[in-house]
Amino acid sequence: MDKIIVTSALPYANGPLHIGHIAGAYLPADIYVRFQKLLGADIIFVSGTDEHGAPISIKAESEGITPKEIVDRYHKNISESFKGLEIDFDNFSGTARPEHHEISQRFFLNLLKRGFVSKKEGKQWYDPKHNRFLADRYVEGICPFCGSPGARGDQCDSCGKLIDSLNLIEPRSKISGEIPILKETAHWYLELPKFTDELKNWLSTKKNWKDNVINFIMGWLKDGLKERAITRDIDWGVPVPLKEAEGKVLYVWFDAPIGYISSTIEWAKKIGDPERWKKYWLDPKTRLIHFLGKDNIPFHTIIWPAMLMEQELDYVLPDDVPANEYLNLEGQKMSTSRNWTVWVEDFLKNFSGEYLRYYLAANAPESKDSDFYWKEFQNQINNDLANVLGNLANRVFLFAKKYFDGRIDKESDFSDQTAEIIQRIGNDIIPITEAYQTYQVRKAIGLIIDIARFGNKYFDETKPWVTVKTDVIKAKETLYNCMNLLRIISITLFPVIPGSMRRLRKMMNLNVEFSLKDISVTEDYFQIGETEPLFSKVEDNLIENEIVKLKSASIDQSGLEHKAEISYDDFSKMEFRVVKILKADKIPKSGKLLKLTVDLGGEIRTVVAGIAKSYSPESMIGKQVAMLINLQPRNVMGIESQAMILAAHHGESLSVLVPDNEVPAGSEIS
Ligand code: B3M
Ligand code: ZN
Repeated sequence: MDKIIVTSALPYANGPLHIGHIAGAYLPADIYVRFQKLLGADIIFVSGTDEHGAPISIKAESEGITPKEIVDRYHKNISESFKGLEIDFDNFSGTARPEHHEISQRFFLNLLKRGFVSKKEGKQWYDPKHNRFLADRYVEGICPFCGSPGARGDQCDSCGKLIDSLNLIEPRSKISGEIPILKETAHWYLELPKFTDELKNWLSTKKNWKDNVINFIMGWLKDGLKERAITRDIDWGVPVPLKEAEGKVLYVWFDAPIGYISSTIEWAKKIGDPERWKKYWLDPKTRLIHFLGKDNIPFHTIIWPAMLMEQELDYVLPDDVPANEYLNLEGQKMSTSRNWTVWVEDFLKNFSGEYLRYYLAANAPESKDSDFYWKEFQNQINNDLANVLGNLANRVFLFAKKYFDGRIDKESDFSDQTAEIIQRIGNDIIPITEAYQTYQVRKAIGLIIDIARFGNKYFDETKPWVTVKTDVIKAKETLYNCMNLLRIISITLFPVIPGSMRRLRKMMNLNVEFSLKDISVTEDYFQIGETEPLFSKVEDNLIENEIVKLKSASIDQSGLEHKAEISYDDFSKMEFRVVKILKADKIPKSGKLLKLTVDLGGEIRTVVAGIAKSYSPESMIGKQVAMLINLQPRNVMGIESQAMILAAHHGESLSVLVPDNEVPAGSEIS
């Protein structure tokens, strides 16, 4: 039997998961794997956290902790969200682990040895204030392709294009906000143009790939492949294994996909068969399938296959890259910086993970962007799951228990209708199976829920509540057929909502280990055990709360951006006081800053304030202003700033906050 490796894009360990991640890379993969396992495939499902790269070191710097602490925190957090959603990897690793570093370095050296990586001197953005190079997301500016502001040094979020940071318009350092300068540095480049023919040949065999993926790649190839720097001047990452490259690390996108291999190696060790990973990765017949969101397409279809092509081992190349489009939220693009999203951990506090699985799968952005609407989520769960499928199970089970002690035998004198129903459902199985095989889960779900709908209709039309008094066999026939439909649904819908389908099978005393072949089994009888409602409805108030929460956490009517809510405790930790300014001086070489000497009522402090564009030093002397007093002192241009001035910002100008009446210096503000 052919082997399959399924991967999901490695989530960056710099924040929790939101529903967009789940819809794009994780749920479709988990459903596919569960379906293949039902078919009896020899399949492994691997992923792990992406623990390198600028997003993680930026986050660590902003919190004043180490990247490792960030990575550990989010590896745990992300793993818990996956658990709550039953995303069930065979192994979920992390790229900061030593084994991963080692194999990534080997990948680099192999490419270097074979002449596909070469060293070049070139210019890079450099923050002169902080004395460091600005790799990737450390520099932001205007996108050279679409003109959107806020494009990052590696990619533009608005148009999705990969950017060479040197082409950014009006670049700014993310650390200081200053205009960076260009400085010479050496880097190692992956010579993509050398792979052009090999890549084209390989891609020409990929006839069944999704259109969105093919279009993306064709665009890239048409523009011509360009060499890409695969090293960076930062100190968090896989060290470049060369003496002359001290202080440099591999680019995160170089080492990240290797994480699929290192995760499989880790899995093999865990199951006590350390060589087993090779049976998958080095067998040319293995189907390697990468699930991801569309922004990750070029890395997986061009750069990663190129990396795999020139190694000392014959790695299998991607067989398919079923990339998904984006999930929007309430008609708007999702945005974590605006908090316009639904975090998985928050969702799981109020709702079953199975509900999210169901709704996201039924509305998956398979071939075009789709939307998450809270109201639609409620309607779809309440209709499909509670009113249709749950209702069918409920009414059939209650009826069977009331009149037949829960046991329904298949009688020899059932009518032709039974054979017809079995035939009809049999005809549905092929398109359902095909839909799962071709990543069309929406379609599969539609067909399965139609079976439940049909069951309800059949129950209504055959009226067992009447026949039970006039023709018991007829009543039993209705129940037997409905139970058989439920049994088939418990198998076919299992990949989407495994927990609920396992519960359904338990209630029906069906074994919890089963395969797709079991669909065609004919049960001699059904014996219903203890039952409970299969699904509870999603209540209005929960949905209304979510909508309010979403809107207030992001942008309100006036278009203001809000920060996350804080507790009163958080607020009470801050010490605000009125201070009197005794002295104000310009700071040489800085157009924005004034050095203030302030009186807190006897205590004197020095404060550096960025107000020089709006206030002259003279105009500040003698003024009373509001300040945050207990902020950690910061060194600004060699001066220790011991408090922070409060000011209103409007465009470029500032207005400092002053008390309405003269008050004693040091008066507390609350
Ligand atoms: N961490 C990017 C992302 O999360 C990246 C994926 C790596 S897959 C090898 O979108
Ligand atoms: Zn753009």
